[in-house]
Amino acid sequence: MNHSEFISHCQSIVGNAYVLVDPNDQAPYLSDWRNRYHGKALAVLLPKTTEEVAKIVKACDQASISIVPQGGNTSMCGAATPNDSGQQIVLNLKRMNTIREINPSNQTMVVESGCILQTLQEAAKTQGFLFPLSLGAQGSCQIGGNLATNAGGTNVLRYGNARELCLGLEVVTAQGEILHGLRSLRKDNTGFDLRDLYIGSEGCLGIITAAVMKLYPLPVTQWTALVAVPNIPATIELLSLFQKRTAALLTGFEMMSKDSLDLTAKQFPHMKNPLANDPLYTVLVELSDHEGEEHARNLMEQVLESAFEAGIASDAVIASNLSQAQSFWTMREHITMAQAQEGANLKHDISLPISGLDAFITETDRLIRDQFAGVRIINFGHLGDGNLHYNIAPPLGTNASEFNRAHEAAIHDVVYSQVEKHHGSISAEHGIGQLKLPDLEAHRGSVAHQLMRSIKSALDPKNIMNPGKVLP
Ligand code: FAD
Ligand code: 2HG
Ligand code: ZN
Repeated sequence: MNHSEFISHCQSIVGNAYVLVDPNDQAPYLSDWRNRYHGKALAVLLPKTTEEVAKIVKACDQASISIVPQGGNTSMCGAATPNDSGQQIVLNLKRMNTIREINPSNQTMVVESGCILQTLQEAAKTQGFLFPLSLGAQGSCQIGGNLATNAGGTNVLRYGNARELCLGLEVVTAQGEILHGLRSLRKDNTGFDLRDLYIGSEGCLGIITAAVMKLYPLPVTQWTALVAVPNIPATIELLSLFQKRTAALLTGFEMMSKDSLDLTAKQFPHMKNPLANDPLYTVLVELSDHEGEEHARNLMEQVLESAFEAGIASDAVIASNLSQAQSFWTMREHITMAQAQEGANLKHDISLPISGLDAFITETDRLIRDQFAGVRIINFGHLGDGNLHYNIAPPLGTNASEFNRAHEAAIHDVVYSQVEKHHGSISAEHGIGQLKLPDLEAHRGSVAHQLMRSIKSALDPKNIMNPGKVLP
């Protein structure tokens, strides 16, 4: 099958309107969210059903055309951007957006992979349930993309990553077969776990077309506070205190350094930290309670009181209503947008044992400042999970692209060596994509890397699924 026969065949599968070949129509699908990667595509395909996906993959398998699966295209590491050969297809799942079932007694929902995350949260809520996966990109990322990246976000410390929220998957394999795995079981030890292979595989093993996701009872109330903390050890003590005293009620514990919030206020002046005196660290704490308003508020006040007495917090603001709580979250979620508006920056989505966070930050801050004078360290993240977004912005007044070109490799080296030294991970939640592909083997070790390659060649022997991502 030559390329024009392939295009005609795809048109006969999904309809002419859903095979995009015009460069203008294709443009939104060819660059990544950070605008770092720009590719070309033979076609962008928009299938509506699992059967259409299977037929497309079979055609690609026969014609040896590689496929870049794409969800909401919010990847932070170029995972959903095609290369510049113009020989790949982008297969975007956005038209597969049906919620097939919400099952109240099983507390599950069966959803197609193109459903927008926020739509799922809202649909669950209308039925009295919580779908806890929550992240800044939730208005545009898709559940298929969340599963393919094993997304984390702000509720992980209570409900886990996307992986922990998924009970079953429907997948189109690299050969175009349909793997019917939409099982709604909480116990299922029947051989190797194929679901867990596809979760987090970044489109390199197959295409997720639908999933069974867990639901939870909707909390009766949520209480949110911003807490001023003098340093990282105090932040960790505050986390322990909340964990001890509030246990499963603790659903959010986000850390924001002063420089992160200063940058956010610079780019979005209405998002100023409401805490006085610009604390070095601000923690956003969220409690979700099933008893009632008073219980939650008392608990929040009592724990904060203990934190003041212990000298680990100097000030706090408890949100007095939903809109103030929302404004705290909006400020937190806008750090990424503030960085993007400020200019290109270097991201390090890393995780460390919580006990190693202080030493990591103290040492790495010093090394970075000594070697790259004037850089701005924008450090924030999901501290309750040991996940830092240890981002580096160029010195004020420098040309960001030039600075990054000259220093990106050396800065990554410093940060990733420190991550290794402190037994952390070079990718906590965003994945590998093409950005971190060169760093993966050294980080995971040759045995793990070889096992990953074996799995890849067993499931995708022709290497048509998102080649050039995760593995070379
Ligand atoms: P895409 O970017 O389209 O794709 C990501 C990867 O998944 C690619 O490898 C792609 O090939 C593959 N893929 C997509 N759909 C499928 C499918 N159906 N089957 C197989 N493979 C598929 N991430 C976090 O973990 N936590 C955060 O807190 C967080 N916050 C963010 C905030 C902002 C403002 C932005 C822009 C991004 C953030 N991210 C975060 C990163 C990103 O949103 C997540 O990685 C998200 O899960 C990607 O979903 P997506 O639908 O956009 O996937
Ligand atoms: C977040 O937690 C996202 O806001 C994005 O994971 C992090 O901008 C980043 O580096
Ligand atoms: Zn994050």
